[in-house]
Amino acid sequence: MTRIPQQLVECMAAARQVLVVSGAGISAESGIPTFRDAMQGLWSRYRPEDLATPAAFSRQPELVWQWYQWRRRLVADAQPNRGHQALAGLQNCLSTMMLVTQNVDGLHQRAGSKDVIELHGNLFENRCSSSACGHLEPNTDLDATAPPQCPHCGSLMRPAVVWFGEALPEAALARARHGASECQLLLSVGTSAVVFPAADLAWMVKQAGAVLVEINPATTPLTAVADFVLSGPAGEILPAILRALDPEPSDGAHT
Ligand code: BV8
Ligand code: ZN
Repeated sequence: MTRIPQQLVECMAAARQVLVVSGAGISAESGIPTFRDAMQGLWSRYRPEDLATPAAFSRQPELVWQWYQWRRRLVADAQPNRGHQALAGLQNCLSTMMLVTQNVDGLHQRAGSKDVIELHGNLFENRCSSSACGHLEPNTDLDATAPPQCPHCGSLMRPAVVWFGEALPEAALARARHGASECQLLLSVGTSAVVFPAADLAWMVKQAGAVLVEINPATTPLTAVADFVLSGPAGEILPAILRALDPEPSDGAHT
């Protein structure tokens, strides 16, 4: 049973604002491979960084599209895990908790988290590849082997995610940065903290003198500067934090 330092419990309970930043690691226990995991099956010969780029899509739209369709089917068949559920529970027992995610899988929302800030977009939306058009629509067909055409301008539709070299959605990034400047504690969960500008948030909080907590079975560039390092899987540590903060849940939220 994971033991949570009492000092951390008191910090979190006293914090007026807590910012949580999650990465692909929180979805690992739902069976979704992280970017660091070796890609599986026919995708094992590709590196995500080589596929998640505008150049890859303009060069090989069908290959990139099929990679996203593979990921969409993986996520559609997956369930949120105890880590996602515990974060949804924490949102109810902390005074103000902002949840910012680098993930595009929508599992936080399916676990019941509200007002999730998606810095890198969402797998289940498509956007027109023409920036002049930008038509957005839900992705409904998980089996199409080629990207559909935009109903407005005929250009290819693409996954509505942020690729490497692309700017993050301004409003989402501004809200996340505001949260980092206002919070008393940032909880970094399941991220290697090497993808920018998302990784800047933890450094902003550290520089502001707020408390930085890391949950990750491995070390990252944040580990050396974190005030609390909880080494282990999010699916165990987050429910333990929720139990420590809210021992007698009203709705039996803890698992
Ligand atoms: C941009 C969506 C400029 C797509 C993704 C400095 C400043 C600004 C930019 C840069 C910079 N330096 C470099 C850059 C460029 C680049 C970048 O950061 N490169 C990195 C690789 C060095 N950044 C960009 O290109 C960004 N855009 O800067 O644009 C600009 C500005 C204005 C105008 C035009 C242009 C865009 C970055 C977004 C890219 N899109 N995702 C998709 O998903 O297909 S990023 C992608 O990688 C995911 O979002 C993921 O979160 C992220 C990191 O990948 P992973 O490492 O797999 O995941 P994660 O980091 O979460 O690591 C997994 C962790 O989980 C590990 O630590 C592991 O130990 C842990 N773990 C495993 N199991 C568990 C666990 N933890 C807990 N529990 C477990 N059970
Ligand atoms: Zn269009």
